[in-house]
Amino acid sequence: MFNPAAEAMPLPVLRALQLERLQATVERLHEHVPAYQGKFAAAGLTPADLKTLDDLRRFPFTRKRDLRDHAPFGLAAVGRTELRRVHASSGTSGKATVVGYDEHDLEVFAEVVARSLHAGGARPGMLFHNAYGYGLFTGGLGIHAGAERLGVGVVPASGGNTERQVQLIEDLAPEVIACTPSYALVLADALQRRGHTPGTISLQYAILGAEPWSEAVRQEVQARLGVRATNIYGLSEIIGPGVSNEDAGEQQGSYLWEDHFYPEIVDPQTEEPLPDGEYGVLVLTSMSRTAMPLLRYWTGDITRLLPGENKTGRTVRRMDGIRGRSDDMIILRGVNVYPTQIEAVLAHLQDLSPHYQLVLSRSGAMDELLLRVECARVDAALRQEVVRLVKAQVGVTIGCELCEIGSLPRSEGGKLQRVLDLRAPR
Ligand code: ADP
Ligand code: K
Repeated sequence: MFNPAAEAMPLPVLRALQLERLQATVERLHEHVPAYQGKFAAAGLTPADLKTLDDLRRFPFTRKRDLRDHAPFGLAAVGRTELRRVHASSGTSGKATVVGYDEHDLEVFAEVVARSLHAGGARPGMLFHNAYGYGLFTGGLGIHAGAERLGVGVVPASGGNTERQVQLIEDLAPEVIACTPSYALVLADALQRRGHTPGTISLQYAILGAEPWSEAVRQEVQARLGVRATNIYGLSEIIGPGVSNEDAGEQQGSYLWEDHFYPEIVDPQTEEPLPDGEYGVLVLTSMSRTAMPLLRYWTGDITRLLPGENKTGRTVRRMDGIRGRSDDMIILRGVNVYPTQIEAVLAHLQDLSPHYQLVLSRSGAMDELLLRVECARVDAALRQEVVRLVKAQVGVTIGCELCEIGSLPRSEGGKLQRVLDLRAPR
């Protein structure tokens, strides 16, 4: 363990610490964030109503739309001069949701990522190839700072340019890699083309996340790269990657750093908390952040908390892999995309009808997204313009097909299924 005192805290001590931190968070929000003050008042609650952990269920959720409505820093509990870093994740309106960190939050971020990477097999002295994208997304810089905290040597490879990644892996011989699971398979292909076998690849551990993946993909990555692969989970609203990570020796669910993030699983319909072991929406409270703590954040991710003993001696609970989402968010090669973001781009272009369809498919290891949109004049320049605008405004490369007016399905009263997911389950 990177931090045994925190990861294996006696349970009564952990629960007491959680209550103390939750109470402090609610106080802080009540005092410094007018939007929360309003939400509490509307629910007839004051911070004094949080007397036990069980009382948390009486408090309101925070949703993506709350962040959007108060963008960029309306939910911040500190002034902007306190901010030390800003990240962004995609939103539903084509505008990113902005999250801010102060010095203390960056400490917490580095700590939980260090714990996560350690659980995933990384140890001081190893070289660590970070192929998450550096920039506004939390993956690159977040993992980078945590890796430095752990004491590994970081190679900030960032995403893309597979040939260069392969060259770096050959030249520097890193023991650990972090990237999305689908990109791990792309790298496996590229390494194989260069004549490598698992035995000639230096990597021993792969820490994979940002998108859902299955046990079958784990087996494939492990066999082809010769690594132990673990699942890292997180989201920028709460902190970024490093909310939870599996243990490389155990590989049975991701340890959720419960001293910083309070997990609940709630029924997506009734919105009531469910017992450990049952599937529902993961709701997280960031209990020890100061710049932008969020109360009961509705992640939209469907999973369960795993009851029962573990093999590592940690006392914090584990969560299962993400089974799906409770909303229409698409995760394309690790990037979150909402259909409405694409819709917003289409609205800027003349000659396009508002009728469109998104088709998700899989070519080799990579997911592809094809936009089919109706159009009065089918021409190549317009098609390229759509692709270029989506790349510029949503951040993903898609395919585009212009179709004749009237050729796509119309709603027959009910909710139109705009996304056609043809990907076989991994
Ligand atoms: P990141 O850049 O780390 O992916 P975002 O905030 O952009 O962070 O995206 C967070 C979302 O990505 C999560 O709510 C979840 O839907 C998805 N996600 C992140 N990690 C995983 C994972 N290990 N398995 C499945 N989905 C994941
Ligand atoms: K993501």
